[in-house]
Amino acid sequence: MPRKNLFTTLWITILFLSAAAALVAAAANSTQPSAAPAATPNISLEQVTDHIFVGGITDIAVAAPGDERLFVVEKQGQIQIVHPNGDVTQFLDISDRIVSFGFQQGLLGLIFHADYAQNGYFYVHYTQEISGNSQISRFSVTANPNVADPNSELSLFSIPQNWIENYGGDFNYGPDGYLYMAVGDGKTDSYPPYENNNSQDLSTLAGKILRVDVSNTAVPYTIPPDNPFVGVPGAQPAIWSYGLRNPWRFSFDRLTGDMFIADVGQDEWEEVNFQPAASSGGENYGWPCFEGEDVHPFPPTGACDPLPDALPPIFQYDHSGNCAITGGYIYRGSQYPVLQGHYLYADSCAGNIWSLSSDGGGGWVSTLLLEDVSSPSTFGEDHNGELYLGGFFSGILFRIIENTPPTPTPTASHTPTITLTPTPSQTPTATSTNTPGPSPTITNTPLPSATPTATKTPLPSATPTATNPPPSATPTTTPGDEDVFIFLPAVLKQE
Ligand SMILES: [Ca+2]
Ligand SMILES: [Ca+2]
Repeated sequence: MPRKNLFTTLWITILFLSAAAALVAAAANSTQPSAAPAATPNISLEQVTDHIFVGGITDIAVAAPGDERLFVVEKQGQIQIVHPNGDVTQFLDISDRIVSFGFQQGLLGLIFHADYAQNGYFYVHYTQEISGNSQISRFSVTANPNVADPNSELSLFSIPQNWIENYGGDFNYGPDGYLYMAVGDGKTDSYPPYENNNSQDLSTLAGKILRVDVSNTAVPYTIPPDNPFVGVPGAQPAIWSYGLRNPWRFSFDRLTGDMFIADVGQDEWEEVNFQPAASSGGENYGWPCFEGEDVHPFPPTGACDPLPDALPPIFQYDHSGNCAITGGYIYRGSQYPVLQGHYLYADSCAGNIWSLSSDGGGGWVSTLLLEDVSSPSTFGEDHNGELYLGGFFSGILFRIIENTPPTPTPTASHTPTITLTPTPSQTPTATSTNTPGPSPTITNTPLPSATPTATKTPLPSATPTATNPPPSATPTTTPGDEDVFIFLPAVLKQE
């Protein structure tokens, strides 16, 4: 991969700085680090095909289980198939009914019906020409499994929007078998005249997560009887949760059923919202009364007085170098054990990819995994849980690789790597293995240029990531801090 050496160097530097920061933090207070930290993933990107998706990649999907084809959505209205042999052929072109002039307009999302192998149905979300509506439709494949029928369109929803931004566009099946879809607020503008309040308005589907039943394919959809606003006067029964601005990407943890909604912010904060699997819906995520955890300074007139009960995000990052979150997935594949349980996300402007992982105590830790990625616009997940990444301006489809070599069942005593000499009064921590010393200094501080594990190499590999970096009691990298950014106009830019 290009820049691999740079990544390696950066990685070593980051690993070193992370280790040092965590140890200093541990020395500075007696807070116990969270238990059982996992190794920090060491990811890289591998190009899946030489083909460049010139329209810009907006979604990546797979069809039925066992089908090795990848379906890549291009913003201007095409879906391409990447075949297992690397060939790329066109599956569908519906650019004739799509407006893709604005950065955020176009063909934005794709999901195949759960029974695609039997019925050949799939769903797309696009920005409708003329009306500018968020259009959600079903299409069918033809007798040729590599060609869909552009004349097979059946509309589920055509949702009026106010402006040329904030459409959402993602789909996912929930663990309950229902189809969930994200719809942006059409720019609930917090600039004068402060009128648009779609996200808090239950009479519109804009600014919401929707939940429908598509098991009866004789009709476009039905409403699950336990949707939270069924029977509520004036409310749209398809709404599952609300108070979202531009939920461009969301996903379910395929192990736990928890839902992660990455909501693109406007002025200050990019956020990750969380819904536990046991939820019965109806969550309000706050926009436009709140942006991130903050009360919005200029909410639409009357809409946020009094302020609603709203759920803050589980994680937010600011706009220093960043502009638009691209939510991803909690990794549950089998190929890369070190990635297990990490939620990968990116910023489409900064070009960084981070992991969000549980700190074991109810909090979340964000760790920078990769930087200098051109316009990461969407993640994809195949049936095995392996992850992909699409570039908007690059038009490149990547496979996400994790490079930590398998651990050859080390003996239990061979775990420590970097040694902290705690103050005598300190409660010994799991990382304190050596003689107590007078001062909490970090010993064995390899220079970034030196072999990173020069002092102790318990594992056979000299690869730096095998050294079990210490638990990140604090985020090792705050998004926006110290990163080298490449500024690009954002596919999902906030305004
Ligand atoms: Ca998707
Ligand atoms: Ca929010």
